Amino acid sequence: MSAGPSTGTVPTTAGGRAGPAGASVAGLMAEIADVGRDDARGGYSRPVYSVAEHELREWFIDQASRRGLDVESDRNGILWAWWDAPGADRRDAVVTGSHLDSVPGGGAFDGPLGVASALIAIDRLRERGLTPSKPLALAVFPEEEGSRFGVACLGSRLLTGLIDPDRARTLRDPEGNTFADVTAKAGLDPRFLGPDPEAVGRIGSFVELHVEQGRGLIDLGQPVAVGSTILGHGRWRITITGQGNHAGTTLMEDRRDPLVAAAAIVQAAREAALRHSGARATVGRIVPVPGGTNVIASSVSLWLDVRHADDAVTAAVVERIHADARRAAAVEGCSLELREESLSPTVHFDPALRHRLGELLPDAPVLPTGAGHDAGVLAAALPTAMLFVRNPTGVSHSPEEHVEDDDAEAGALALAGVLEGLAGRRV
Ligand code: HGY
Ligand code: MN
Ligand code: MN
Repeated sequence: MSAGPSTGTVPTTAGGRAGPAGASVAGLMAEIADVGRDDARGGYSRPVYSVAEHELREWFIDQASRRGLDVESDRNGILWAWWDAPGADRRDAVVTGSHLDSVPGGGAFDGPLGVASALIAIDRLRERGLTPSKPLALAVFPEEEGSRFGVACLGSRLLTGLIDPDRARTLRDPEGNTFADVTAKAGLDPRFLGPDPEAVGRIGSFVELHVEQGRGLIDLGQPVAVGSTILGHGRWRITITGQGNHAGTTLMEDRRDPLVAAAAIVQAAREAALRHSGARATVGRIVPVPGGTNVIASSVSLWLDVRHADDAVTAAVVERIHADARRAAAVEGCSLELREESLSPTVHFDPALRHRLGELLPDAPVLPTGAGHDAGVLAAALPTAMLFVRNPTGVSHSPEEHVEDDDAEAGALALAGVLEGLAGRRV
């Protein structure tokens, strides 16, 4: 493992055992199947820099090291595992990878499938006797889900300068821990969080493999698709403040109950989205304070997720919800604040790279996705593309998310074909 530059890159520690022969995506996924299981919610809860996600990071470092890749963690906590090309320095690299963190109670495949498939793709290239003509790298991005600190794709946003490092350092998790403190405990130096043009400059193209979070491939009867677009999406926090009081001694006419306003806002979000074809608005998280059964809440925070292919429609839906929310709060004698937490425009993947993937995978259909990804964030800085692997349930961000073993292998083979096409050279 190379020691990183003095800008806070932390060399990693990992075993150096020989890589297992005959490894498979299913086999790698089985190795981590018990990490971060959430018995209360079902599925997996692997927040960034939690014990579970740290265990997955160590697993990845070990797997990559066993394959002789040069592994380092950069100033933003992104893991890079390099397969260098003989005689070539680290620029114009072909990078693949994904994330290991999850949503609360998430599925097994969202993120880890892309990481496991990248490791197996390296194995398949080696089995074919290939050495890369350009550097190849596997990358693991922290906080893709934004489940702990609220901002989606926080690692790739920091890398590419799409979030102010001071804002990132002060983000807090639900327990009140700052991102600066948590990254420091994870071994990083929070002073160095932020844009890393040198790291971005090393990447020629980035291809992310991901479980499909929908039914497209089921309906098409295909195991793998090439991505075309990522739906624009954003997150807003709405805080409603009323009067905390006793549930028994406060007459109904004397209440200023922020949860009643919140209930109206959830309904308003649904109605605002239904006014625009293809728009999506979700409230998946509501936190009353103090949250007692016999207590009228003093305040409530709820988080709004709004998405549409046209960024202007996303803005119009949010504006409509905000207007309805102000009315609902006023009726209840409450005050209201709306704050944008993150916003990602609709992404159209690089046409030339997407065309190249089409040449390399002629049978693969081309599909859009309604889910955000690090490949979408990186698209602002370099050519990126995605591969999707069939999910027979079509369900994601849920324990029901699934990928059959054969499709997982088909995905890794497709990724290997893409990496070979972009950077492979026979010995
Ligand atoms: O929210 C998303 O679309 C992604 O799963 N982070
Ligand atoms: Mn994901
Ligand atoms: Mn996700």
